[in-house]
Amino acid sequence: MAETAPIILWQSPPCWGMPSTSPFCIKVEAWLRMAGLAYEARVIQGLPRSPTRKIPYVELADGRLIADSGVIIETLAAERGVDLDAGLDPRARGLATAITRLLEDHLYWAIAWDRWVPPAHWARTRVAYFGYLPGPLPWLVPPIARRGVRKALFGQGFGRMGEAAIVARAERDLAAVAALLGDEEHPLGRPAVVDATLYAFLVALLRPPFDGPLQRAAAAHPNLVAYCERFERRWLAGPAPAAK
Ligand SMILES: N[C@@H](CCC(=O)N[C@@H](CS)C(=O)NCC(=O)O)C(=O)O
Repeated sequence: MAETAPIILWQSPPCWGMPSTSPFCIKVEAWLRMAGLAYEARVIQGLPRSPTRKIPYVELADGRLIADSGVIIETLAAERGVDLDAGLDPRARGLATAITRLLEDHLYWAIAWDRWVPPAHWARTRVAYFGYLPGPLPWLVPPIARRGVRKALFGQGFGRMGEAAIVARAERDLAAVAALLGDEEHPLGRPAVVDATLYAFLVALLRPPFDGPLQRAAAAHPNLVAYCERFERRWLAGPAPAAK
């Protein structure tokens, strides 16, 4: 039956101990684990086949390709009957939306800048992202890809700012989520979709082998570091439910 058929999660390759270079892919996989749904993670070869031409996207047994982490989660939650946000009141839903936008539409760009722009970080990103490609591709692809990311950063705005301004903004984002989490185990006081998002973006910032101001800013909040460790212990430690 379509409702129980396995889900194929198409994503970018694993990197630095994370299942994907992309926090949006990590988010969907984290949610699948929280939801207890069987899935198969596959690495895209070439350009994404999704309608948005972005990753992540899922491929369902009936051939549908669904893009956008939020849409993927909403669609699967409805079709598989696993709504982690069921019962949340409007205030909690509003808070979840605000946290999600902060992480995905603001902190995300600081993470991208951190990986692609500072020369010492780029030297590592370049190898981690492209080093496995065959032939001359590890030399040809990175400058083109980097130009694309710089262009996107310029359009978004961070590409027009200096390092200090970007770091200050990211520090403020991290202080905000740290304050909202406080001593709670979850930002909404119970497991919810926003947990998958918060975990994904924190780990995407903490896990790269950089000792930069953004890693230090995240590590300066022990509750955020503990949150990631707790999430991994609770939701990611065992094997993923197998697709039958
Ligand atoms: N809103 C999308 C964002 C996904 C996204 O930005 N993915 C990036 C990788 S982190 C991507 O595919 N970028 C390729 C491009 O922009 O062409 C989601 O939630 O899935």
